[in-house]
Amino acid sequence: MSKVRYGTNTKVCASLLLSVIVFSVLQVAHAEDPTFRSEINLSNTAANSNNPQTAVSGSYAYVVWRENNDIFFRASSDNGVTFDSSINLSNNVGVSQSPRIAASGSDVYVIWQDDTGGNNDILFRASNDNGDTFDSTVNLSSDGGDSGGLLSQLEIAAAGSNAYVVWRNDTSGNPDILFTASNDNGGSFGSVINLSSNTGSSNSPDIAAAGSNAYVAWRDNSTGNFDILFRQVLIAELHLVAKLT
Ligand SMILES: [Ca+2]
Ligand SMILES: [Ca+2]
Ligand SMILES: [Ca+2]
Ligand SMILES: [Ca+2]
Repeated sequence: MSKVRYGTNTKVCASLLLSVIVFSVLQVAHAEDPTFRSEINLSNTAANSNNPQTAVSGSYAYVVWRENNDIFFRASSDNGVTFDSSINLSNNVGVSQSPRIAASGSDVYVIWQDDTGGNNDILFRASNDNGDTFDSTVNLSSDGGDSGGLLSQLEIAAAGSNAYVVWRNDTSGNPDILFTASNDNGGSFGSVINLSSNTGSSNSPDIAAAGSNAYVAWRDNSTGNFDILFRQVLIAELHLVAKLT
């Protein structure tokens, strides 16, 4: 057995290397230390405020929540330091719940589940001026089915001038994933498309979008057990299938 001997130069090099590593780790840790501003109460009312959701675009930050049976919205134009007054986006007699929000450029989109029409529907409102004002409410799921359902399964995504919405719906007799999209900043929507036209239980949809693509995944037991099914939505296909105006 030969004994390994380290020279002075080797030891000095090893010490220097160790110092560099320790210094680098400390620098990284320091760089990643977050800074938090003081909390802000966005819903300083006597009523219970629930289900907050957030979105961001540039220096704008947006928050929506449910309070009593309506959907409230507030916007910040200075990176969340201060917020404009709250806006009641639903302001109707029915139960408005489970808001979702997405933003792209100066566009802000909010959807929620609402039973004002006699059954659960998916309602939508768009702002094209960073949340200062909102267009009229649009019912995206105007059918007799339970849209969203007991667990409020609805999601929205935005990219460029496109807005994409998915939700669980039982109009076909079993739970399916319905989809609709706007390519004009929420001004109009194409046909509602059933992405999961099968006899299984299709539920829990989620959606993400980037560029001209959107991606939808959901839970589906049409194969005999629950699987995760996925569909890509191409904007070219969207024009063709959804007959967008
Ligand atoms: Ca409150
Ligand atoms: Ca309401
Ligand atoms: Ca409905
Ligand atoms: Ca199904």
